[in-house]
Amino acid sequence: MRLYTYWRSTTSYRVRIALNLKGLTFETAPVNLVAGEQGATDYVALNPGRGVPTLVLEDGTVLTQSMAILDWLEETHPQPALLPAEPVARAQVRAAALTIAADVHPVNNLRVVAKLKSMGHGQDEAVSWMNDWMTRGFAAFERLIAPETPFCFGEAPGLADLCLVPQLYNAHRWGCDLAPFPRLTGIEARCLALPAFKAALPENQPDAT
Ligand SMILES: N[C@@H](CCC(=O)N[C@@H](CS)C(=O)NCC(=O)O)C(=O)O
Repeated sequence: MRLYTYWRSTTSYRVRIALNLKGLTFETAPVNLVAGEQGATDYVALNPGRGVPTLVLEDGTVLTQSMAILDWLEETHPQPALLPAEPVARAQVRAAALTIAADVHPVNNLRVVAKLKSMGHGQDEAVSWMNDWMTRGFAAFERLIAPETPFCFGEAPGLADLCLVPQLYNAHRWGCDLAPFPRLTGIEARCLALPAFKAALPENQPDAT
């Protein structure tokens, strides 16, 4: 499999963690978002949404949208499970994961922040915008996860953890105040002690600069 990815992309980071947790090997195909490579004609043919990740399967099938890729991975490689078996529990894990994937990430995406700047907002305002949405998202996320488990919903990391950890990477990057969220940073520390998360870290990617 080939994963089109960018080292700092949180959506790519989610998929890298899942591939590693499930013990799957993949080739990394870097897409330099800062250089605009997501808009190159060849790449847009693969991913019309002009974003990473894109996963190309061994038979050439192209998968886009990180959450859809994660669903495919879970369905085709069920162990270790990223979701619990019981339907209500599955919906609860997905709700936490989507708080980040659907509510926080889209409004903080590179193209959204670039649009804000093109409308006259400066870097400080852009950072304040991102940190505000992250703070609101983390507050909701914290109330949606289990209260006292080592990971978001139990004894092992799952879909919610692999959305949380990349978003916290962005939070550190932009100086978001995480003091109100010790439960989340505790989960982050436990995740980052695991080889699957460590190997997926932005700074451990071949295109990291
Ligand atoms: N909803 C998509 C979003 C993909 C996406 O936009 N990813 C970001 C990186 S985290 C990106 O490539 N941004 C490029 C841009 O905004 O120009 C997914 O989850 O795969």
